[in-house]
Parts: sequence; structure tokens; C-alpha cells
Amino acid sequence: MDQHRFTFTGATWTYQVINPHDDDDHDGLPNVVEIDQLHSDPMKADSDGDNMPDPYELAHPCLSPIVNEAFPTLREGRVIPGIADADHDGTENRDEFLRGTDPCDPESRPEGPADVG
Ligand SMILES: [Ca+2]
Ligand SMILES: [Ca+2]
Ligand SMILES: [Ca+2]
Ligand SMILES: [Ca+2]
Repeated sequence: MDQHRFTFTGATWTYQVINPHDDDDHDGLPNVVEIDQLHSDPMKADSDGDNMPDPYELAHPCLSPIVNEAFPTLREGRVIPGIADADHDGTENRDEFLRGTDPCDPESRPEGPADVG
């Protein structure tokens, strides 16, 4: 039960009132910040679905919480490769996230080749 949320549904629309100071997706970013400043999804901790949470992407200037950097996207029938490896160090952003290195710094990358193991 969420006393802060009210949803009104019409035939062709849904209008939802949320508390601006709540953090519905529990990613540490208040709803009002996500809506007004980031234009990210206040209901998803990973707004763009690239498996990197919004606050992490926010902390790294080469990433965006509303741009999917991990996977190619299909837009108007064309495949957009995105910027899977933002710092061009040969390790994809998502792997750097998982392995704790800096996806924006080519000097920071996992030890050894990523595909050996
Ligand atoms: Ca949030
Ligand atoms: Ca994300
Ligand atoms: Ca992203
Ligand atoms: Ca890196």
C-alpha cells in the first residue's frame, strides 16, 4: 500500500501522481530529481535498461542514465551501436561497472584480457 501514489486511468491515458520527495525505485535519487533534472524514469533504478543503475551513470560523466550504453538499440529501423566502450580501453562499460573499474578512464581497466578465464 502506498498512500503517496494515486493513479487515474482513462480510456487512452494513465495519469499518476507521485510524491516528489519519495524515491519510488530506491536508487537514491528522489523522484523530483529524476523527473525535472535527469528526465530518467522515477520508477526504475536502471532507467535505460543497460544494467547500470542511474546513480552510477550519474557519477560517471561519460555515461547517461537515459542513454543505453551497453547494448545496441534499434531506432527507426536502424541499429544504433551506442557507445558500449566509452573510454575505448577495450572493456565495455558494463564490464567495467561489474569489475569495479572506471568506464570513463582508459587508464582504469580490469587486469588482463577480459575474455580469458
Ligand atoms: Ca529514484
Ligand atoms: Ca542505466
Ligand atoms: Ca546508460
Ligand atoms: Ca576504463
